[in-house]
Amino acid sequence: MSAESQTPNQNWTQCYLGLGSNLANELGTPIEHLTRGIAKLKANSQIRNLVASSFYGSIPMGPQDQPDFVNAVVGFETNLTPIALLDVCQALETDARRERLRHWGERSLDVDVLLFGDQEIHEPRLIVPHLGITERNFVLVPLIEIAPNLIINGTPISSYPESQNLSGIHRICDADQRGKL
Ligand code: ROI
Repeated sequence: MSAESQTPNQNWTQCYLGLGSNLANELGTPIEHLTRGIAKLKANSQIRNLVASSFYGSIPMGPQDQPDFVNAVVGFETNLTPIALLDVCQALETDARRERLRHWGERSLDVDVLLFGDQEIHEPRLIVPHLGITERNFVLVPLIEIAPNLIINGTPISSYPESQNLSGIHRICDADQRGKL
């Protein structure tokens, strides 16, 4: 038996990340930023069984004089700690040459830790479940697609109205067709 298959299951925690982009740069379009970020997560040896949602176009929450976003979520198991996973997310943003232009403004890549098992985390760098997760349809609609039985803050995802609210968002493509765009 390989060392990997002997790893006790409790060392691996099911997590969900939200990804968003609405700014092209020299490295690519929003769809390419998300695709590349997901590929790097898949390639991380401390991440396994990654599932990605469809990509969705969504009108911006915040200033309206910015391009529509492309949003997706991914779910996977990880043996990283929550803060180490946050570091991985922030490295993906840096890799996409993210610049802080303005509050709630356009960005080449945003990667948020939405859920980390059933843990509640209140640290200066990281609050989990992510604040606002239950009020954002551009998070809950892709999330219910890959995790229809998820419990968030003690409540089934399907009970949150925003998980059923398709206003302002549309599915661009499913996970398999992304590479062909
Ligand atoms: N709006 C949409 N539609 N999608 C996002 O991912 C997103 N991310 C943000 C703000 C600027 C709040 N608005 C967003 O951080």
